[in-house]
Amino acid sequence: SQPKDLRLPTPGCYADPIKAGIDADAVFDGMTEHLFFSLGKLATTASLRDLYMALSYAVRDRLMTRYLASQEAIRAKPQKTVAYLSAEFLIGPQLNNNLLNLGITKEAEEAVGRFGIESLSHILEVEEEPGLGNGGLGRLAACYMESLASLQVPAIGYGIRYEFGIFNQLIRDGWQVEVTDKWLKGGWPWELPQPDESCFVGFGGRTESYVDEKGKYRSRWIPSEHAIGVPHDIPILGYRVNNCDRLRLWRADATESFDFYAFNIGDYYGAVEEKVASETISKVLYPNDGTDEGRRLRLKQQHFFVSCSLQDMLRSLEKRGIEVEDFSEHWTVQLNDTHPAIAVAELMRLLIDHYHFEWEKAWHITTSSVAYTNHTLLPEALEKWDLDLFSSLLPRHLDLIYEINKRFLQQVRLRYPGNDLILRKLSIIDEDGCKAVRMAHLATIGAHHVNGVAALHSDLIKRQLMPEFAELWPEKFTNITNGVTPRRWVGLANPELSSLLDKEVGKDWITNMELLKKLEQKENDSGFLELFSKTKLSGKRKLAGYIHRQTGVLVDPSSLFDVQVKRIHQYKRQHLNALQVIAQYLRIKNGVDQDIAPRTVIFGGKAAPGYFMAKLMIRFINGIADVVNADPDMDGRLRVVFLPDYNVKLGEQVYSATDLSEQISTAGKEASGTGNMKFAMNGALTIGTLDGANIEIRDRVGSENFFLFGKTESEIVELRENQYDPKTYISNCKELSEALRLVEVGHFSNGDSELFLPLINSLTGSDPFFVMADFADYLRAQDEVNKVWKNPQKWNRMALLNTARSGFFSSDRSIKEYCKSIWKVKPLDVEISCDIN
Ligand code: NBY
Repeated sequence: SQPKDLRLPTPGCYADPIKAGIDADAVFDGMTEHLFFSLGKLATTASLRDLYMALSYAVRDRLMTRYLASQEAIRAKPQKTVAYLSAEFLIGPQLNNNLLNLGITKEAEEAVGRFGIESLSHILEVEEEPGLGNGGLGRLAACYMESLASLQVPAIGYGIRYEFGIFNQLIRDGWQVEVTDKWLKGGWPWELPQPDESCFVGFGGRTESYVDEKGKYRSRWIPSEHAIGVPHDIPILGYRVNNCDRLRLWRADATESFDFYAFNIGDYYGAVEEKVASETISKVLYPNDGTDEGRRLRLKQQHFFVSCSLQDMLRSLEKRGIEVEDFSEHWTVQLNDTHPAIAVAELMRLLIDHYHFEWEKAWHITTSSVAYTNHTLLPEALEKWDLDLFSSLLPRHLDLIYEINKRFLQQVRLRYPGNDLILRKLSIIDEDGCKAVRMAHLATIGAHHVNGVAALHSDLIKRQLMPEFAELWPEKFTNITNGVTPRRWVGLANPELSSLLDKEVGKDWITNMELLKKLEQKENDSGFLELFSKTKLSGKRKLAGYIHRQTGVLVDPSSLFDVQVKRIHQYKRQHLNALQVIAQYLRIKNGVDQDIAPRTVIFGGKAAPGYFMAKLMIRFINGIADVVNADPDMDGRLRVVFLPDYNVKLGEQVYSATDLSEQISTAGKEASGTGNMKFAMNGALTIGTLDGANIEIRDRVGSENFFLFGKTESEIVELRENQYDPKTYISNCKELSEALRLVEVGHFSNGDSELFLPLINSLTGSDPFFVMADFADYLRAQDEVNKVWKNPQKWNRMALLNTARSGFFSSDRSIKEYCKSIWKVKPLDVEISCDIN
């Protein structure tokens, strides 16, 4: 259709930013102006991308008043600010979220309509998402930033502006293929570079002693290399509030001196090489979400962003005329896992070497500011840095860590005289094998609180991971169960359910999820249950269309959508799910149980590029999908889909379209899980083990509304201690041995009996994740699922109760707990006044 009413922009219409209005006319004018002045395009010839950029700029303009007012508010009335340090922030698409939080989605829809665009969704689809995280940990950081802003808490997220985020995943011949993620290629409109606030960071070199002007012996670090951190700020607007917090991501640049050096000595290429080396620091996100690789560049990344961030916090105190001594009254520093744990040593270094504090004073400031969140118990994921590597990159920090350790162990000796074993267990330095710095120990010693991310996980930290620390400092250890933001994960991801909820319980549920409890009254109202299930069907129709476009597979939206989306890992047991699919396939083939519920089993997730077994699991799922989807006997009964390139954007489509959520990790292995919460909020039923937050989800939604199976954490421990043999479980379960047999003979690999051998050998050999032990009970629970599915009224009631009772899993609740028990921070009202310019 023809663009209507295209006006030429009025230059200078932002002279008073307060007047950047939010009605449709103003948004349209803003777009027109940006098309012309920022993008150099005429409205008549603008592409969808141009319109996406223009709308984004117009929306960004409308955040700026709030963004500046929020910074002004903290200056005017100083109070503690949260500094959330995380190597990953998986923020997802920004435009739609900002429209929702500003409350101008309709206005934007109308404005783009005037450019001849039929639906805002066409514009939203253009947005590239910054994949600056691997999975749950990075996404959690993003949900927490959104909740902090919505709860009006002053906060800055500090991280790295990776030029390449997590790889894009293609599937070729059933295998994962990784492609670099060039998220910045088309220009990304949501960041504001702030080169004036750049910081210097050193690496390598040596430390030396000197005598200062007062005759005091001091140490200093003479780095051999430097890089510059250039902050790139992303505004994080709260929901319908004026508070707009900041995500400050650091990009590494070379220092000017390289250019100068090259000019002087004529080694132009040499200098450029060094320049490239500095800029490599923020080049790429490490795609491992489970194993610690111990690479030099990764330690460099960590120190780089931590040092920039701490310098930035100290500088902000100086700028506001606040004493550095009062650091902990103005900043509370949260370490998102051990990736930023070097902060403990770096803050000590800055306070002692630069501000000349005495040790005790510096240590007091550090330990009253820093807190640490643990996200894993898996030994292979616990960060350890080889001493040689560490000392070559951060020699001064190593000195400080030795001193921290010496003083700490002295305390331990007092408490446990003569107990050398406990000293070895608690020491920051791992003396077994190759000597290394244990980052979890550094973080725990330097923090005032250590928290796990779900009740079971926090308990296991105390019982299994760090029992000696927990005995030493019982009050330090605490739990804060994870949460997810309802704005993105219900509001944006499920607009139809959202409007039904608006009508039924009032619009406030989105900031007060406990209001959803009111839905319990509707559990026997078949009219309402019908409406509720219609929202689900509509999500499933959209996803079915997407599946068809992406994979060519036709799926039936009325079938049971059974979904497992998450990183691919042996402990998450996608192979358990896959084997169950084979068992169902065999039942249908053999004519057993003819009225099995028609299902669409959907998988999605990335495997770490160097994790062979995980990649083989993807190949396995695709092998099964090929056979099942090509078999006419499966028509209308079973479909298997592997959705390529699972990310935040795709997640938004998936959660609203799911009937059954697969949360099937080996008990004790999944710290919390957060996808499990997104599914439950959107009215999916969970089939799951007693692991991570599943336990709390089941407690809240009611055990009768949850499909439980599998060994408990203590049963798993017992099996492991009693020479677990998967073979006994295989021989006791005919359906399992037949499924395995079919894989072995190459039924899912075109007759190739070698392809999946490593998988089969692992399962039948040591089966480290107890897949065989849980299989029979899993199949039983799946039968239960089939039974309930055949009673739609019952299913819908259970689904409704999941939504009604999932309020606890809002990240607003988690953040309130952090604010009260760990950070001791309060909300700050932000007023928009005309003083801001
Ligand atoms: O953190 C996840 C946990 O597995 C999950 O159970 C929990 O819900 C979530 C939020 O608390 N952990 C996670 O996502 N970890 C990583 O992504 C990660 C990334 C990098 C590295 C280690 C872990 N690394 O060592 O490079």
